[in-house]
Amino acid sequence: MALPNSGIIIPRRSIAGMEGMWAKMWDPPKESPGTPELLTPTNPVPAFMESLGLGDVKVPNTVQLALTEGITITGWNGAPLVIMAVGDQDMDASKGGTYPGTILRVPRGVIFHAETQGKTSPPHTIHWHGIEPTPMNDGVGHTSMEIGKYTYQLQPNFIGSYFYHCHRNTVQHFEMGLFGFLIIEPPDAYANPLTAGGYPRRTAASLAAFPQFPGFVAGDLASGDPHAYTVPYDYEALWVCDDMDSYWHNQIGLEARAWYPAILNRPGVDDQFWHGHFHDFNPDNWFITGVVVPNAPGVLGTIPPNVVVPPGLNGGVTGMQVSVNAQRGKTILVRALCASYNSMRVTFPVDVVIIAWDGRALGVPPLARYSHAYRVPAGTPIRYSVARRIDALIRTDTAVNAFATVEFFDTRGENVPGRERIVKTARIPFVIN
Ligand SMILES: [Cu+2]
Repeated sequence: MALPNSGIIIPRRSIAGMEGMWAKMWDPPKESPGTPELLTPTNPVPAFMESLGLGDVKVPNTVQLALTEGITITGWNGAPLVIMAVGDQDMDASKGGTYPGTILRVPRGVIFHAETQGKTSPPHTIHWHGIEPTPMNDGVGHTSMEIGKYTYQLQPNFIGSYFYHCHRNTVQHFEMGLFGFLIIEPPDAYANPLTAGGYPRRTAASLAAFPQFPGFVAGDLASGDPHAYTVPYDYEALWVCDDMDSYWHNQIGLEARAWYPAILNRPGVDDQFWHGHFHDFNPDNWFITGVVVPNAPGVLGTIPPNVVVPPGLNGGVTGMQVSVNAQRGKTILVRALCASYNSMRVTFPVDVVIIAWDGRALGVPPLARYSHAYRVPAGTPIRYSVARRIDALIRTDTAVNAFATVEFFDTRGENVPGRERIVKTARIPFVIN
């Protein structure tokens, strides 16, 4: 969903002569550069959460994130898994780090600030996957700074599903758990504090061909209508699908620097990656939005029914589901992310209409000529590569008491015929009454 005229122009500044400051890494961090062209943030969500008693905002309109390591979650067999994690510093309950990190909900068009600090060395970044900030705020390791402390600034322009993750030595820090989901909502999502914390909500879509979803507004994006090309939904589910290798988590990943590439004379230019072991990933634990998938590798596992995301981890919104439990004749939005090291596929027990990929709504200007929403029949697998987000809309008058499945691949040797294999199938309860 393009924002034709935001009314805010972010000026650019040359960094000629400052390349060393912006492009190199410090390990441990020696500098914490200021944000170029820092604007006043306008993100209403932190204050909304504080008004609900969910947090204690330290900097107005600003998210405070700490990137940490050495906290522990529990695998399918009860054994601990050491992870890296994002901690929301405005929230007592989650400041020490959660897996996955706190879900950020942000209205389109606001000036968003995330004050980010590494709790421990080495330095980290945050990459806002699918968002298009200025290069210094993009958080890609080696091509932007890897910092001790930094205020990321961006202005999201497309309503949809994103995620944020550390991009320093991504195969290590992302796999170890330094990520969270990011949802861009319509500009007025938090305008009314009486309704901002619940449902229905709206997301971007182009659904003229699917009249089964009531309330769709086509409209004119240039008119400033905050609901142009959006549809309301009554239920929302989030599936963050992840695999872990316990050997990585409990042996090799404990020392955050141990497998970092050797740095020779020119950081980012002649780094030596050869001495890492990141080619050998053997998943033996799987999670759906932080909920462990039961049973041993290779054995079907079903997560519990009625799993709900707490509002304190979800921008103050109460009732977002993991396992689906909805009413007939209502619109359900499922946001699913492949946060795995491997690829995966998702199969729904009902017909779904795919309305968006990777934070871009299909068929919505300026992409209307190149894409459209489409129906996927029940029982048809949808393949995901790593980092892909797909938004699925569901509405049925028929009762459903079934499961969605997430099949996790081990893709070592994927190019060798017959080598690719499904190593775990997770079931997510999917109930429509
Ligand atoms: Cu990191």
